[in-house]
Amino acid sequence: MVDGEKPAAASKEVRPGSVKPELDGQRVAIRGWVHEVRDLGSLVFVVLRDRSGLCQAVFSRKGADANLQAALDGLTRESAVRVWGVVKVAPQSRMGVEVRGDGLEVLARAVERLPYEVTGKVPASMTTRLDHRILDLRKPANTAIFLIADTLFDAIREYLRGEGFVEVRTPKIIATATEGGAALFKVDYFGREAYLAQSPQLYKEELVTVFDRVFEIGPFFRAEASHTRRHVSEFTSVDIEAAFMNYEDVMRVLEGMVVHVFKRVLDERRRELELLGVSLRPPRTPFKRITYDEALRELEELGYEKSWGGDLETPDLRYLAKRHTGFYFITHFPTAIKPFYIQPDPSNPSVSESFDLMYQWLELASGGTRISDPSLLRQRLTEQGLNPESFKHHVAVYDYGMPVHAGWGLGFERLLMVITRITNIREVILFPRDRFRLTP
Ligand code: AMO
Repeated sequence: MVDGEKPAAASKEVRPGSVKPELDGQRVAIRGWVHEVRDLGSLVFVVLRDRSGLCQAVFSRKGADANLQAALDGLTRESAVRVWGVVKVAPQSRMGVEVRGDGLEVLARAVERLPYEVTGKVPASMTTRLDHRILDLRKPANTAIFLIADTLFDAIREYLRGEGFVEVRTPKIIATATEGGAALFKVDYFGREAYLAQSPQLYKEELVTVFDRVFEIGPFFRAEASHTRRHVSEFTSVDIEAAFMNYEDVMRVLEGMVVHVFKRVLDERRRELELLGVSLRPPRTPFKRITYDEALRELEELGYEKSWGGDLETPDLRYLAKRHTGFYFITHFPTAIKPFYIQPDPSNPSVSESFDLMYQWLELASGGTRISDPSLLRQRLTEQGLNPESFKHHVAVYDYGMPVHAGWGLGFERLLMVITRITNIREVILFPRDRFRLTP
C-alpha cells in the first residue's frame, strides 16, 4: 500500500458502480466488498462491489511495496476494503473501464472459507440461500430487488400523500381478531392473551373520523398453515382508508398508485431491472373490472364449473388468468364470504361492495366500501359468529359520527413480485418468516 503518501487526500471518493469511462485518468478511492479475486501472479484482478454495482481494479505486483504485496496475498472474498488507483478506459475488460490500483487497505477481513458463494457461480437451493441470507442478499441481482423495494416505498408514500392521505401507525399487539380467528398468533401479554395484528383494519376505519384519509405501511402477521410461494407469516401491508369514498373511488386510487409506482421504478431503477432481466411497461388504466358473477360465467365458458357462493380459489384463479393476463379487479363477492365490516350492496345484499386486485392469478389487494351504519355492523358481527362485546370500543366509534368510508389492503411483497417477476415471495423479503422458518 502506498500508505506513506496517503493518496486518499488527492483522490476522489467514488462508489464501485460510478467507475465509468468518463472518469478516465482520474485518481479515485473506492470502498466496497471484494466480489472476486483473480491472482495471475504478476497481475491481481480485484472486483469490488457495493449496492451501486461492480468495478474492477487491477494491481501489478511489479513495483508494489511490501504492504500492498501482503494485502494482495491475503485478500479474501467479501472482505471490506478500500482501494486507490487511477481510472483507465479498458475496452478489453467486461466493464469497459478499470482502476489501475496502487493501494489497498483491508478494512474488515472476511474468512477464507465462506459458507456460501456470493457470485452465484455455484447454484444454491432456496433453503441454503435463506440460511445464509446476508451473503445471498449481497448477490447483485438480489440487492437489486430491495433497491426496487426502496423506490416502491417512496413512490407509494409520494402518491398517497399527493392524494391527501396521512401516514399513521397502528398497534401490532391487539386484543381481538379482525380478519377471522384462524390465522392469529397468540402472545403472552403480561399474563393476558393478546395477538399479533393481522391488519390495521379497525384502527384505520376509526382514524378516518380524525384525519379523513389515512394510510399505513407496516408489518402484519398471519399464522398461515399453508406453505405456498405467496404466503408468509409476516408480510408488509399497504393499507388505505378514506372517509366519504366508496369502493369505486378507492379502486381508482389503487390503480393510480400502481401506475405511479411502475413509472418511478422505470425512471429510477433501470440498472436494477436489467440485473433482474425484467422489461417493464406501466399498465394502462382503468384496469379491467369483472364481477364475481361474471368470473363464474367466464369459468363456465372455459369449461370449469364453480357453484355460486364459494371464494375463488387458486385453481379458479389460474383458469381466469387465461383470459386476464395483467392487472384486473374482481368485484361484488358474496357478502357471506367477506369480513363483517364489508358493506353489502344495497340493491342486492347477497353480494358486497368489495373487490380484489389481481395480477394474473395472484391476488394483490382486497378492499371495499365499509359498513357505516352501527346497527348493521352489530348485525353482521353476530351473523359472522363474532361477539359484539369483544368489539365494543370499535362499535362505539360508529355512534360518534362514522361517515361512508372505503379502503383496501395491498400486499407490498406481492406487488414487488409482480414488478421483479420473482415467483417466490420469500425472495422479495429480506428475512422471511414462514411456518418452517424463524431464523436468521
Ligand atoms: P386481506 O386479508 O385480503 O385483506 O389481505 C390484503 C392483502 O395482503 C396480502 N396478504 C399476504 N401476503 C403475504 N402473505 C400472507 N400471509 C398474506 N396475507 C395477506 C395479500 C392480500 O391481498 N383488511 C383487509 C384489507 C381491506 O379490506 O382494507 C385485509 O386484510 O396481497
